[in-house]
Amino acid sequence: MTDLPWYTSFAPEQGTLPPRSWTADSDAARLPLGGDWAFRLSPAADAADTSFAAPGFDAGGWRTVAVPGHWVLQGKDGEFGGPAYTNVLYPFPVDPPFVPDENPTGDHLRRFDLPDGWPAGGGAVLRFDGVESCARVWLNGTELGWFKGSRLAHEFAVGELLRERDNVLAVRVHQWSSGSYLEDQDQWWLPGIFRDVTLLHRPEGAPGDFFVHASYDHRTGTGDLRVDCDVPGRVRVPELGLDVAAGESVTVPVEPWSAEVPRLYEGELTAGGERIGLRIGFRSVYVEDGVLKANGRRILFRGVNRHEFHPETGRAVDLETLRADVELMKRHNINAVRTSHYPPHPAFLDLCDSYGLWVIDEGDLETHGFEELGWRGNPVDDERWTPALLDRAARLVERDKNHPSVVLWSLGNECGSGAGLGAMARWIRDRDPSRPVHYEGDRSCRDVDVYSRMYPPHAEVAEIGRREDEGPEHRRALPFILCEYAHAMGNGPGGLSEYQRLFETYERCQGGFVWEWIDHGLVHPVHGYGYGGDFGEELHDGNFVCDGLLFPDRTPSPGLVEYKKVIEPVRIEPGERPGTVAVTNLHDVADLSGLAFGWEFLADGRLVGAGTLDVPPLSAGERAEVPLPAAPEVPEGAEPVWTVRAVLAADAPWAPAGHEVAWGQVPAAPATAPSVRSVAVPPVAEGGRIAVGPAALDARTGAPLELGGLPVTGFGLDVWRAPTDNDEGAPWQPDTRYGPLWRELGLHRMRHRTDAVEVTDGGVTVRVRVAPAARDIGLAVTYRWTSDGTVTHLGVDVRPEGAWPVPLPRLGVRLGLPAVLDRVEWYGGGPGEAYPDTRAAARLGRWESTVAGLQTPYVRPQENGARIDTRWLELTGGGTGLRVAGDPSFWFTARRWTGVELDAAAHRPDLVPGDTLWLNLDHALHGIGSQSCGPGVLPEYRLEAAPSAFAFTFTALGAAAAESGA
Ligand code: IPT
Repeated sequence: MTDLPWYTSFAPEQGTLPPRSWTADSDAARLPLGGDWAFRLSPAADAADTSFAAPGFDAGGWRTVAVPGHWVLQGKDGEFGGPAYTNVLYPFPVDPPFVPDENPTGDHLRRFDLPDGWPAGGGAVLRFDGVESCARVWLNGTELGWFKGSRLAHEFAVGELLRERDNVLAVRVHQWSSGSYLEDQDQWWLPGIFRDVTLLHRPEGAPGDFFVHASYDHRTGTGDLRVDCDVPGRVRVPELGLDVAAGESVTVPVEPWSAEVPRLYEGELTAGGERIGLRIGFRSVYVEDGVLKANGRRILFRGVNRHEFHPETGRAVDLETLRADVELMKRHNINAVRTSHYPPHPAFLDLCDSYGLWVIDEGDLETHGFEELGWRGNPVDDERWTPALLDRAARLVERDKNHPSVVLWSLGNECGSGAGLGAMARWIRDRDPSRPVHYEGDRSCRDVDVYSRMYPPHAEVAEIGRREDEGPEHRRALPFILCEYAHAMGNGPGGLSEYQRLFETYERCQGGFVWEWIDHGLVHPVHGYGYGGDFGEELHDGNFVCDGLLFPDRTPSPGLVEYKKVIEPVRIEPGERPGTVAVTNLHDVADLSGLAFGWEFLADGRLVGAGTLDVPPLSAGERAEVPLPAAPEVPEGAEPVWTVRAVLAADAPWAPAGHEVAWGQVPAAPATAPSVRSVAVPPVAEGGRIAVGPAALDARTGAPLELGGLPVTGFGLDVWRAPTDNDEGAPWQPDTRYGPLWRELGLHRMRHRTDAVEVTDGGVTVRVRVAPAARDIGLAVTYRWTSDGTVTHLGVDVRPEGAWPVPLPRLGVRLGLPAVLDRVEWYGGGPGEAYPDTRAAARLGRWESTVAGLQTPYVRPQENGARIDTRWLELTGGGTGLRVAGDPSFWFTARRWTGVELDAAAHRPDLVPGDTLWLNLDHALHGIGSQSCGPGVLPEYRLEAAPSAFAFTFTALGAAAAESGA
């Protein structure tokens, strides 16, 4: 065989410098080389023609691309190709280490002068923080070398080659390389120089690297500090009065670093003519008695998996985006990040250090596509790949080792098992014994310090929590985390509260990381946000790439609002003694002194009183029952409830004083008994219509033609919902993919048969059978319409017939109203959407919205926007309105398209508001679960077809009432 071209060799690099710590804070001169680069795209990798790298090459006819950036996201009308999304599949034949001829290749050229004042003498390095998937580099016509490892930093020594003026930097990037086999993460394939390129001056004798060792001993309250450096140097930490030689150990009283209290000490290392800023956090992370501890305390990960993503620039993210992510995480009570599935932009970890987040820093490694092949040829089990694996381990650890926020090293993701992983773990432990090692993909747990799993059902987590799980003995002694759980694709995830209870119950279960932080929807000219298949890919995995807690533009989805509530570090709930609220400090470390507590007293959702609440500064883990003030007077029959809130007492770096961290509600009296209905007035039949108070029914079908003076269309029992991604489910659990099963059964095209319209003096009884075509199952429905002359009351009774093989998506009635009703006010759960197993964040109150504002803009449209526990709802607009009251409460959704239209839509712009406002008034909804990748709906949240009865009261809102909103 001929020699492999460099980009398909097994070797990870040639000519690069050994990896070292990344720092943004040194006094070395630096020249950022971002900006417009000359660019030429070729469809194939012609390794032979390297003439473009020669000095004097005329790139006049070339286009330009922005660096950092991905070329596939630049250029006009796809002239540079497009992004491609696959989850597991390699988009090229699996024949490692080879790649096909069809290998888009981007040649990049950048000319630069050294800035004035660039130091004379010394050396210089050229640093690449990220190039996908590989780069071959020339400076001024001399080849420096090449590297693979897309999300890893690489440096070349370039001192001798630099000129003052007109340096020419040439970089050839191939989309595919042998490295691509190690980078089969579930994400867009996005070639390009997508992180910074920087020229750095290095004085003569500058340090090769430095390593800050800063541990904390919680028994003595002291920290041990030693800063290793390969050249002599001094370490100064003024705040601690330290001025010691590099390499010397000192022990001093310190405050520890934690995600909750991220105490950093500013210092500096001066060595070899360089001054490097240090931000030292003292903390020790270790496994003790089967529990993962930091500074002597068990920690609980309230985490997310974070891919680097921006909807316009892909994985080229700017500093504002990094900061936005960290601030949003902190504001939503998130305390941990797994950098799935590669080291993040290096500056991200600086932010984690200073804002406080526990980080699982993951290697740039995934070989998931080999699973399709029964793991045949898996690189992590083939020693020819071991040098590349070790290179990836070293570039992870060396770059990021000085961050206190990094508490675990993760070898990579979804690589199956193999000796190469063991070699990586050994290398890492040897280099940095201070941090435990994580990897999920090998159930033997032979190479790791924590037992980690993705998407196990609740019951299995409980079993693991009790240490009753089968499997290797030593594994039962390890702490347990969920490196991925609660798949946040579309509507959901459901079941978060139930997981959190398990983490709070079992010491060994130390929390998890929701999959994932943000939807990777890319801006698309037609579809708004595009997902797999929208860019002409031959092979793709659809909208599985949109599974985040944030929408692509970083607005929080209801899933994030729910997660914030579920993981709040303070629990506020009714106390056992009447007139008290129980406050539990669920922090790992912090006491409650940073929070201010306040109460509000609501009567039917109206604020009647408010004040501050004295809550003792409980330490972590403590609970107290705090007396509430005397309850204010409320109007007769009104529902009284306390809301107690914990807010930041002072500005934090990530949110201003007053930012709400936690809340809870305490009913102040038992719910009022349902009101006694007054005497019915007899219906009046005339001209094919039957008047029942302010309602008019069709005499033949019994369906309402008018409610409260408003025309009604399309009334009927509705059991359909546009399946959510979690309803659609994952292919590997076919028996419980209810979306497809519902569709197969025909729940979206039910047929109705009116059996009777009976008019008596007491009201109108309508009997209807609702059933899907081709089946012998159905629902026998009885509607009872009555009126006292002022309002119309509807009682609904539903009896399933036959053996229903699946739960119902929803159970309620649907009606069409004029779209002029655009304003919505309700008293119930809000302000956002809620479903049976995603309801923690819904709080009882009076809420207002427009109809448009009720919609949750999932990137792939699906059932959304339900409001829970609604006591009453008012729809107004155009000087008219309708009030619906429950008995005692109901769910509602209101939208300008039908459930069937919602189901048919594939992207946001497909939904076009029509002239009808479709109102669903539901008695019950099926839960959401997490089955787009994980477990389905818990048994208690399934909506089984069963006899049910529910009721609504409709009132006309005249012009006056509609105006005042009362
Ligand atoms: C798991 C992957 O680790 C993650 O990258 C992502 O693909 C996630 O699932 C789903 O969105 S792997 C899955 C097959 C359990």
